[in-house]
Amino acid sequence: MLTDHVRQECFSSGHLAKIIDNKDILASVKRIAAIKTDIVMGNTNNYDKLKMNNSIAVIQGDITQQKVDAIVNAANNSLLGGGGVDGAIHKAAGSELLKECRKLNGCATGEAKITKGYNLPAKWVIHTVGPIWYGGSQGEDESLASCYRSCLEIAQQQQYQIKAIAFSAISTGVYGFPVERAARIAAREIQRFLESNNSLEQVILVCFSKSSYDSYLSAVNQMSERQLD
Ligand code: AR6
Repeated sequence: MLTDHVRQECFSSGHLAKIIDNKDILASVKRIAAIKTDIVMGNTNNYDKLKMNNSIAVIQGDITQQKVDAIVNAANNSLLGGGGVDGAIHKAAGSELLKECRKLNGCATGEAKITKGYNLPAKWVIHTVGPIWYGGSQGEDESLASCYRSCLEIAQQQQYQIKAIAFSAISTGVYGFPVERAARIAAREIQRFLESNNSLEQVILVCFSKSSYDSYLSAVNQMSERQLD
């Protein structure tokens, strides 16, 4: 508890006045306050409960159930479906999704393409192709970072009206990318985007397993701690 004495010292030290004088610092403080980290346990379908400007949420659940504007699929270069989250998304969206995907001529690793969501609660699916893990010396980190940037770049385009987007844990399943490393890259790229862009209100990282959830949660927590240092 602050005593009057301490309170007075805090506010009359001149330190705060100096900060307020410096508009850059003030702008950064405002920005940090805006990028709140909202951490939610469990499979939430209620995006309204999570709604907070420019925030990152980590949840454990099934991405096909998320009521958001767009979900991100961890696809392969063909964009013609597969196993894992890709298979689950195609199954839930229905065969129209595959029809639209056939017209896209595939997608390069690190890039992204958008389709409609068809029978999914999400209006859009952004398909990205993560890198296969070959040990870390084949540009895997940069490719994965590029996936996040490409998806966010599409999501911010005005024509799609995307305010809430849910990402799957790209490359961390069949493609074998180490989960903690992938989580740090995801958290960093999303944070950088939110720092420079106001178009999205909510970014949700959807993890299927508890261990994946723990890794992404820890990465987001560490990032926000660093941000406040
Ligand atoms: N909701 C959320 N996450 C899920 C779901 C789901 N319904 N199902 C699986 N995951 P993966 P990749 C998690 O293998 O590593 C496909 O065959 C899963 O537990 O789906 O990028 C594509 O066609 C893991 O944490 O994607 C490609 O060929 C994460 O999603 C290849 O797999 C990603 O695992 C892409 O491999």
